Amino acid sequence: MNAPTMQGLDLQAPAYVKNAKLIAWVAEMAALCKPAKIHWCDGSKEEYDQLCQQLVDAGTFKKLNPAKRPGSFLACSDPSDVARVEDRTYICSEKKDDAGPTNNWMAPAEMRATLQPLFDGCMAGRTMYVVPFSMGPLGSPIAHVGVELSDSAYVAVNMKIMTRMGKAVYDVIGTDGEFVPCVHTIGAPLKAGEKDTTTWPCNKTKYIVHYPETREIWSFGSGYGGNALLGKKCLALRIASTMGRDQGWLAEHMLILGVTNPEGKKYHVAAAFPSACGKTNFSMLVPPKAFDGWKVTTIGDDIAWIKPQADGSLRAINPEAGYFGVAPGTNYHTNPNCMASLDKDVIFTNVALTDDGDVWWEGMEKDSGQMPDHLIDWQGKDWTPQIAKETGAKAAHPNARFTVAATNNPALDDAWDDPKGVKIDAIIFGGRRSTTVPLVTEARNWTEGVYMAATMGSETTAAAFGAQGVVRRDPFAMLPFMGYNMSDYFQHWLNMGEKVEKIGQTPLPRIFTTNWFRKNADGKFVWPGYGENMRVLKWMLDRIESKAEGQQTAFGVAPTYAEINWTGLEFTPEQFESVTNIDKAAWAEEMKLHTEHFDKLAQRLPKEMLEIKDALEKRLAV
Ligand code: OXD
Ligand code: MN
Repeated sequence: MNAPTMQGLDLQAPAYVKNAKLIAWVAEMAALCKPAKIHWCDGSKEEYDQLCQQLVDAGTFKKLNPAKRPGSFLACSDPSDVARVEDRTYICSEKKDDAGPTNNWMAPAEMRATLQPLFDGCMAGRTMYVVPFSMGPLGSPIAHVGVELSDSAYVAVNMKIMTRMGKAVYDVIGTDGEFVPCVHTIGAPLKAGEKDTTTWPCNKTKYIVHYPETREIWSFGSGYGGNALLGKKCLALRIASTMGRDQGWLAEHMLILGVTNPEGKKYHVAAAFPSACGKTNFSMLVPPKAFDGWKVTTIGDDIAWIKPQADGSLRAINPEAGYFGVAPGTNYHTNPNCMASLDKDVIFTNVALTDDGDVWWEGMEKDSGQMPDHLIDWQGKDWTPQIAKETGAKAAHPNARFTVAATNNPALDDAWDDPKGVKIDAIIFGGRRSTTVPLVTEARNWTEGVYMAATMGSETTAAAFGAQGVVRRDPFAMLPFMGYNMSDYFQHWLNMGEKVEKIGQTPLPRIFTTNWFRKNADGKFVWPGYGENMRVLKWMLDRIESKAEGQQTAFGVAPTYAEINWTGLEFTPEQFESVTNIDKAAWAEEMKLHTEHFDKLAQRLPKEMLEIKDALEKRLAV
């Protein structure tokens, strides 16, 4: 039999691809996108090496000095393509109300009509990579499979690190298994014989589109991070959140860590913080010396899929296989385990290049005690401390990233790849607030915990394109990642709590809020953060074990000064008061913002949210 072709394009799938729906879809997308070639990724090391070499030859990758950073590369993006584009991200449900007031929406038919001409011929002159990936351990009952078609080799190699990518995924899909189809293009077709004039081709027009009902993802114009690595935010959060709603589980923007006490008892904690608020640091925390015998291990640093079990326990997996973390600010003080993870086999994006072929970013001077004399910055320009002083130029982009396999992490938990997941004992919600919100409190019950998460606010950072340092409500740290109506999502959380509580066999996880970021009158952080957060984590475990009574406050149960282990840290009762006090005037303002927030979500807001708000207002009025 002759191999199937289409206008000279070889459509023949490898023999190990047996899923007719997948083969037909690839042919359909090839007919639309008109690539010059199709490459079915097998996920092998040889393929990874060959694609990295191809990226080096194209000038997209720079191979780093193997004596300093073996197996590692640096990519620098177009300055217009450096972060997720929230204003270009759409949830295209059939009904606008199902996307809700926090999402950009367009009717599916209208969006398809908009995208059709953009995708028509969008991959001309390029290779279409067929990237099969599993989010979660291969074959796990909690995992889901996707296939991304992309014309970016950078995407293919990043997906190899960030997901379980390769041949074995085709075995999971078999002849008729389900997969989430994801189409990605940088939107930069080449005419016959034309060569790229830039090392990071992309398009000024960008669309990151989700069709939740048909579970499809279409991404146009960007090659960066969550816009392009479609397993991460698009599938594992936006599409998975709608799967979770329909199937009774939770897809959350949460790290998962294990914490073992000196007696060997182990707990698992999931924590939701908005982007670039230290999730990776917290998931790899190194306890201070005073906590001899305590151990923190990482299951995941960004996303958790949490499923209720027959006994009412909530078990969680990390659907990812790597870390796509923010580099600036990472150093041996803030995250030693992360620094060790980055010793080899890393793809860096938008950090600076040193004269000896290594990488550098702001924050590394804290380790070496000095600034480098000279660098090539992320935009390819000369950088010196003098230039930085005069122009404020950053050597690394504030949202510069590393992509690295989880297996590089010295603090990786033994169960990180366990298909059954781990049982969650506590859930933390934490925003970045320089005022108002206390260091830590525990919700009195599940509903109050949902309220705390639903009203969470955070000062914005560089992970998303847009203004920085502005407080925005970021419910559950999911604002940019919700696949459906936010109020329905609050209801889903309430339903989940009620459902597992009814089973009555396993206590619900405790819910806490944290804020590591309160500042003093001089604008300096008061709480030391990083490894010292262990002190707060230990108090949470003491609460679970009924070893800390805490004190009632208007906003949950807070620790007393005496309940925190202060050994090895000078932190006075006055300092403690300044990070824990509930300032009634600030809270009066805060409550106005809760009202505004709920007004926006009013249409489907669960009545419980207003009841908890009422009770909080009454307590604040005393
Ligand atoms: C991320 C983000 O990249 O949240 O994890 O932006
Ligand atoms: Mn994230």
